[in-house]
Amino acid sequence: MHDVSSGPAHLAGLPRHDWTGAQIEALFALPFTELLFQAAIVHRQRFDPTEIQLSQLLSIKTGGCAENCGYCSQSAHHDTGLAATRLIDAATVLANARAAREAGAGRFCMGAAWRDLKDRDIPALAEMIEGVKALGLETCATLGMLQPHQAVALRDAGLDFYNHNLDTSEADYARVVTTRTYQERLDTLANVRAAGLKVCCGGIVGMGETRAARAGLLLSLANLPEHPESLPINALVPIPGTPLGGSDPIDGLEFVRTIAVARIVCPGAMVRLSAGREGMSRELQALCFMAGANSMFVGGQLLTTPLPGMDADRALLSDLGMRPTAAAQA
Ligand code: SAM
Ligand code: DTB
Ligand code: SF4
Repeated sequence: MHDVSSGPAHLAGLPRHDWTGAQIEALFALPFTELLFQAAIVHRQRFDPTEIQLSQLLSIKTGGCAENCGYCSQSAHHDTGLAATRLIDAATVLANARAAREAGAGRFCMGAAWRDLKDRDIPALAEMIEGVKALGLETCATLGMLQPHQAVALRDAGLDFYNHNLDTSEADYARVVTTRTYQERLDTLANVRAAGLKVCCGGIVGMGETRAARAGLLLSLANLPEHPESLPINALVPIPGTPLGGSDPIDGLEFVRTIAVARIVCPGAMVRLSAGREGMSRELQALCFMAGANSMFVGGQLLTTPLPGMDADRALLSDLGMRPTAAAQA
């Protein structure tokens, strides 16, 4: 029999910020069933494992981005055939947010293909954020790097979460993007925290990285001064024309391991099954929920790539006996 009381200390589910790379790699190396069991124990200490938080994304400014992220359809450095747009208007954003709420989403996330936010765009963004918030949805934005006063302005408009991913480990970073540094990502995360916003921060797997790089990403997240409230794990959606578009897909079991280790090292985070879900079987997604994922993106698409769609997702959750986390009321 498995005696939880005499198990490893992390089964207590207390947040730690002093993980070592070796400890995180040791979690990855556990027998699969043991790792999932441990993650499930940690998951149940703070969350109802039958509940799942549903977020919906909208690209409010697509393409033409100055960064050279090797995975991204929206970088101006890669020829992906994607047409660039300007910032869309608040009325269109609110129509999309209303539809997302009707379909059952509890959080609405607005994404812009920007390297960094320009002050001139803040009034338009504030109108969107105020409007989405007034619908009773949680608000999230991902707009590139932020300066401290910009994070405060977004918070004052009613922003709940800011998404800014570390993407991979510090050592692996320059293989993925060279137009910004890991430290610049950490600086924006600190600015977001200092403004009192909740942090959504995770990464991507399936970019041809090693297991040590996956562990290194989770090490960086776990050892942040405060854990992210929201921790998206994306499986690379390979985009033709991008430097990483030819990467070998991540093995499904290794993806589930990554979710389980994220759950253990950031026990209070909502771990989000993010990009790449369209290519996953229902059984693989169920294993991710078993491993501690308790959030996912819903709707027809992410920013520029497809999702399974609400009908398939409703059927999956119903067949698994899971239900969406109750959305805030307007
Ligand atoms: N420009 C902003 C930024 O980079 O922070 C916000 C938008 S960006 C598209 C948000 C995140 O989406 C990236 O940090 C990356 O983790 C993820 N992402 C982008 N393209 C992806 C792809 N092809 N597959 C998986 N995840 C991807
Ligand atoms: C995150 O970690 N994943 C989302 C959200 N944060 C902004 C974005 C995924 C984008 C996938 C590729 C695309 O649709 O363009
Ligand atoms: Fe720009 Fe964000 Fe895409 Fe990087 S991930 S190219 S910053 S939109």
